[in-house]
Amino acid sequence: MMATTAIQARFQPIVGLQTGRVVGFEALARPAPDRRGQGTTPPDGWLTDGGLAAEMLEQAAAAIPRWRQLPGHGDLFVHVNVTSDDLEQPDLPDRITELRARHRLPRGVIQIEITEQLPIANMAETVKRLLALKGAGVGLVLDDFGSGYSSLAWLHDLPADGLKIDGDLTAKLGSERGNVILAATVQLGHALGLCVTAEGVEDVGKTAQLRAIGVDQVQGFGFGRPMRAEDVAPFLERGGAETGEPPASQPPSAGDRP
Ligand code: G
Ligand code: MN
Repeated sequence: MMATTAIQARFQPIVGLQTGRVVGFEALARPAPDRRGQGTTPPDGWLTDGGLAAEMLEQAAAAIPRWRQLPGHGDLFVHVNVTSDDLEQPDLPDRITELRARHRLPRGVIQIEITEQLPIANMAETVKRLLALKGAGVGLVLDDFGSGYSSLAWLHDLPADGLKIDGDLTAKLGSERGNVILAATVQLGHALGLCVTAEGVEDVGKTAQLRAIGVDQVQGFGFGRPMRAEDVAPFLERGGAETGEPPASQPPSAGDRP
């Protein structure tokens, strides 16, 4: 389908706190190094015309079936970030339907994350598009929750299946007020039937506390850095030991959007 794009998905593990096992991954866009080790620039307009999301969906959908065949990992899912620009691409639901058929992916294996960092201009239209995507078989996760615009109105209006607590908010765990806000956020999410993920967990020492307030899933450097697709199966086979991008050499992010 799409020409070589110079963008490569990296996959960061998401760990379930009930079991301590990897339950899924978030696909994160990174510039693919060329032969000189430099990133290359995608065509003009590519980012805002849905090209990045399409490419990330393609790479994620192509990668995950093999991982789901590993013993004990039959339920793995993959999150892909989608912006409001991407949502305006009218072919997105059909593209998802086609991808799911081509890679034989059950409903919910692909979950799209939409960020609340940007205001949504037309909520009614956005909800319509999101429902069409859900109809095509993706789950919907509200990303960066608690960090941006009108979280509660978003929670009310959007047909979400999950929410991801922003890393800046997760980092407030441990302070008296932080604990209250985090616990209340988790309760609110659960009352709405949402799966709650805490992002940006750098310290595995916080795991017990996060579990105690009811957080369902965690993601962060403490549990695994974004890794190349080919490193994921060995990572899972090792039982999810730390690997991926080393802290110092993490390349500039191309598509951690917005
Ligand atoms: O907003 P979004 O969830 O798409 O952002 C994911 C970004 O956060 C990625 O660039 C990823 O590398 C980064 N990230 C993932 N885990 C951690 C973490 O534990 N700490 C910090 N500071 N950044 C993280
Ligand atoms: Mn995200």
